[in-house]
Amino acid sequence: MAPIKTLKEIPTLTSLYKLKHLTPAASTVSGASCVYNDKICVIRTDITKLGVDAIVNAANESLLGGGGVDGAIHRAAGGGLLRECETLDGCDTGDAKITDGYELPCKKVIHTVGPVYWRTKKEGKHTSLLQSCYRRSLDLAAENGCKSIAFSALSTGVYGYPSHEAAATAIGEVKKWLDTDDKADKLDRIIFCNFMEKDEDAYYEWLP
Ligand code: AR6
Repeated sequence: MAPIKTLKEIPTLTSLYKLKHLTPAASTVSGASCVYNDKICVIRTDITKLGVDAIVNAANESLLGGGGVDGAIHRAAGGGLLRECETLDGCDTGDAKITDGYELPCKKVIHTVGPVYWRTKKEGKHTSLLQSCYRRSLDLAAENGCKSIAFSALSTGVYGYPSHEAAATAIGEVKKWLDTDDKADKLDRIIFCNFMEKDEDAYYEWLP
């Protein structure tokens, strides 16, 4: 069984630059700063092994479990998680709800419902819904005293969102939240936790 990873073992962008796993871009996005490089992390691992304050589940509107990362989280958390989810009355796409972590090494699970790509793209809503998932999850983490949060690559599995486009939206929205939200100081670490190489590659491309 894979060991639990604590914050010390989750590399920040600063350490990834030092290790030369990330190469600075020729032209950087406006407002890129070393504060963000110390706050933002990227790792490829099983999110259920992260000993952080909150992990973000890619759930469906029922919040009653499913496949993919949702299934892995429910299996690792045990039945207590499902029992709490049953009291939440589901969740709209683009919104998020928070529960305890039960048998997981994290304290809280934030369940958000990402957009189904092809369906929401037809209505032109895919980007705003995915942005909303990231923003609502960050809000809930900060409001619930979490200092570290790890996101799974929302919507990039069964819901079909292309990895490259999803990573750009995720990074852009997290940066906007850090730039503009008055709760931004409450979060010390924001972790993008990928499982598949294609998703990690997309983050490595956009993050610099
Ligand atoms: N740790 C981290 N990431 C994971 C793990 C894991 N253990 N397992 C899978 N991923 P998906 P969606 C990645 O399909 O597209 C469920 O049935 C995976 O590689 O889990 O938002 C829900 O109940 C992918 O990059 O979520 C919904 O019905 C990412 O997690 C539906 O799937 C998301 O893939 C949601 O679809």
